[in-house]
Amino acid sequence: MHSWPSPQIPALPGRGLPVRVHDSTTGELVLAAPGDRAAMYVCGITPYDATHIGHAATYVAFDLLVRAWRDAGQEVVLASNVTDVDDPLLERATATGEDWRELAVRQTALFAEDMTALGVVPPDVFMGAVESVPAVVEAVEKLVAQGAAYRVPVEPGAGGDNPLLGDVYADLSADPDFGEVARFSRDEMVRLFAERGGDPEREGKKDPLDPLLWRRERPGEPSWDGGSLGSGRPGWHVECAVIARDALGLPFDVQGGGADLLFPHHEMSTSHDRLLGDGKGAATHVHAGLVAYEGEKMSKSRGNLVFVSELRADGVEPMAVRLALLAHHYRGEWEWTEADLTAGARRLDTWRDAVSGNGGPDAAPTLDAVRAALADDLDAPAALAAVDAWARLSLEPGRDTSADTEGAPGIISRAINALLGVRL
Ligand code: 5CA
Ligand code: ZN
Repeated sequence: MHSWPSPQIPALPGRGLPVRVHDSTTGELVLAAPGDRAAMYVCGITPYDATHIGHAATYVAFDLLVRAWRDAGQEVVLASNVTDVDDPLLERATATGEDWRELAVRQTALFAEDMTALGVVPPDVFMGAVESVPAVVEAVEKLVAQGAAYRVPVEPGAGGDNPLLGDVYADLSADPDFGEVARFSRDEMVRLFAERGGDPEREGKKDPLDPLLWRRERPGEPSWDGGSLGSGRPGWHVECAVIARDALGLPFDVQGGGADLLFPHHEMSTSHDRLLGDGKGAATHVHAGLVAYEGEKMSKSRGNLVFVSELRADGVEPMAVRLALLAHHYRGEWEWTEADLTAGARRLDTWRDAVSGNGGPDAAPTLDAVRAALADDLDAPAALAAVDAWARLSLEPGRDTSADTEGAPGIISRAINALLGVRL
């Protein structure tokens, strides 16, 4: 699958600090990519609707991590998926009478446009669930052969030409480390599994939490050749497990997404990767807080959405949107309001004014402060405050300019661009 064009990342003097981020498992700050190479998998969209501000906040958060790693001299490999076949997509297509493939292609293209406008660095590997089917089939066959997966009979009418081959589920009892990612109680796991796409009530499973790996063909649903599994389509968690494994190798450094993915999605995909890759999946899990709107989590299923593409169509500058997002720490849970956008637009104007001269206050301490803020769990609000302070000084009427440094505004402008992804 094609991703989107890469933004220019200007060179900066010096080098960024080693980046520490919050590990969702332990709650501690960790050096998530200690080596020269940082490998990250960021879960992609399910393309049945346009990119909303919550999605954008999550992708901008992980984009800060990519930029901070690069600034620290690390080679970054980024992979992402598009869940271009799944229940919510098929349900939406059925409800609106659109072909599910057309819906997915249209919304994926719009997502790519939104990411380009917001200056998000594209993934090196961008893979659709549909493209991953042969690799998923091979992985599920391997899990079955290992005794880590089993078949559950399907209802009459399901299973196409071979109805005796059932749906395939992972046997979580084959993974002694299951539960080690989120570290939730059993009750909490069962509650979240039911709430977030799981099927604890499905008859024939060994454990209500066992996740679907391969769903056999059903009338009216798309299906693919599943080799020894029989015709069907991939389960959600195994899709990400396989795409991450093939793109990055196992183990890899960070698996990221919004906080709603910690359980079951990242717990399950890490469990699959553990069994597929000698006991190791993602080393660190990082999650962005969920953005609310009108009092509730912004979500496609609730419909309380603010779309990036609609803001753009209304003439809002994408960089004002990016600044509005960066004004909130990525881990916080916050509510989007009109005031966020007004503040973002005002900050963009101020910064543009402030970097418009040739000379200005020394840029070095500000660059250091921005780097220090980002290295400390991607503290974008602190980074913005450091730039604000420089801009305030630079714009102070009648200030003494005798100590100004030639080229300082250029350094600030490039730092804002390279590290915060804000093109002035
Ligand atoms: N395709 C799957 C991941 S494999 C998926 O969750 N798609 S999604 O379109 O529903 O969400 C895409 C990303 O946006 C996920 O990381 C999700 O956690 C994040 N996200 C969804 N809603 C919000 C929100 N309100 N605030 C912040 N992030 C959100
Ligand atoms: Zn995912």
